[in-house]
Amino acid sequence: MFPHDFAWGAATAAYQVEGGWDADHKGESIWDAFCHREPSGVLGGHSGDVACDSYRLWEQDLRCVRDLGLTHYRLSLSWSRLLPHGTTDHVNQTGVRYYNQVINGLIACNVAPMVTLYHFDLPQALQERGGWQSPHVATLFDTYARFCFQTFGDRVKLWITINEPYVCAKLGHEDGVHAPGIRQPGVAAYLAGHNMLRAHAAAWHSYDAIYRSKQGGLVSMAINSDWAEPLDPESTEDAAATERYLAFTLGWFAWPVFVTGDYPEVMRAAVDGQSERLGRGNSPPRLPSFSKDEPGILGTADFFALNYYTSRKVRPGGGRGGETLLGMKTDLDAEGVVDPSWPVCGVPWLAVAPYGLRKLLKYIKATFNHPAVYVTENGFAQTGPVLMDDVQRCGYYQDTIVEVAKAIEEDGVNVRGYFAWSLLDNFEWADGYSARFGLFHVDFSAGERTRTMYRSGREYAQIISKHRSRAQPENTS
Ligand code: GBH
Repeated sequence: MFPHDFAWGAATAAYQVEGGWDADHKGESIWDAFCHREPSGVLGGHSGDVACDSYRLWEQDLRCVRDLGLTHYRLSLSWSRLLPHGTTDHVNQTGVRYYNQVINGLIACNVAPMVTLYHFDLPQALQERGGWQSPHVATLFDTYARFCFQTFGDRVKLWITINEPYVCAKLGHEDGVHAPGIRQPGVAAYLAGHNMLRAHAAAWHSYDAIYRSKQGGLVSMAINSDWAEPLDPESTEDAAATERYLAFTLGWFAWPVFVTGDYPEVMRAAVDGQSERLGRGNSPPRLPSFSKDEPGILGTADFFALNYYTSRKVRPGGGRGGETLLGMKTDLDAEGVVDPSWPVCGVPWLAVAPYGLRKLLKYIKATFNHPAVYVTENGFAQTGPVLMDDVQRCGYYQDTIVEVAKAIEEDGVNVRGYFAWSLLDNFEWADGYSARFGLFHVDFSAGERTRTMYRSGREYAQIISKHRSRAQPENTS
């Protein structure tokens, strides 16, 4: 069913698991600042100060990786642990040593690392220089990326530049529910997203020009999207709303990289049209344009990295009729609803609709010219009392992996790997520790942060052992 060299993985992110927020000269990140200065922004006033304490307990994480029989492990690097002020003027060698240990430890047990350079945790020093809204961030990110390629690229062959630019831009700069907590609806998110694309492209071009010939790895950006389809299959309005919905999530970042080097037409038309309607005019446009003087965005991904969790049925909505509110909601003028047959438990946004992943994979094949695809995140949360027999999550994984198999076999999608989110229960951003996404339970009340495999971990391990080839995965040799 699955190719012999299929990547079977699980994922984490630095701020969500590491702790050690100021250990050994680590610099402050925007999430450190957000949790410390606006504790009301996170459920229970929690923070990632200690989290799973993976900064100290990384060997236990390796144990978990081995217990599952993973071929791949996706982790992220903390920019401010490596470069406390965000720039290479000062390199924190303890941070370099930390990630070397983890990467070498993985390779020693025949597990290939997939490394994300940026998973929501900008150095606070760079936020104070304008953060993702400043055009200079692209060069700063490129310098950081080169430093990482140079330092770890002899062993890391799969790179993600930025995780979920959509979430970073929208939740961080439009809704203000993620760090840096900015609420400038309809303006800041487009600018931040634009600079993330510029930053990503700069790093990809650096890899391509300087490191690829020697290191032979692959670089992409992880794009999150729901699957979306019209609420009423007969309605042309619902169909148009669905097209906008996909353009504003998947298309916002995938279109520039895979199709035209620029934003989807539907997205630009929606944003510009709304600016006109609000009497703002279009100069400068809220959705910026790419400069011809910079290396292009088109073609800056060696594979498609997709984070998929859930699906929506879509109809027009966002109050555009007569409304004068400035924001992405009114630009988009589409709302996603959950089909009543999809169970919602755990976190409210995560309706269970495994079939949507197959649909989305098929859509990606058709729309983005048949790329190699890694599902870089997929998972299910539990909230409330801990269930070690997490049967619902077992079902979620089983059903979703079957959909991946169908996408490969029946739709001919070139899916190269699948990563469960997450290896461990961890700091779930604004939801604090209330939502548990792990294949391993973590006891956050115990000093030693004990990791215990859930039933879903056992079942995932069985799936993997049934399918994984005995051969050494290609990219660890
Ligand atoms: C991923 O985002 C992240 O990469 C990862 O760090 C995180 O732990 C994991 O999901 C689980 O959440 O609250 O109504 O505003 C997944 C995509 C998009 C899902 C934003 C939650 C917020 C919905 N996310 N969405 S709402």
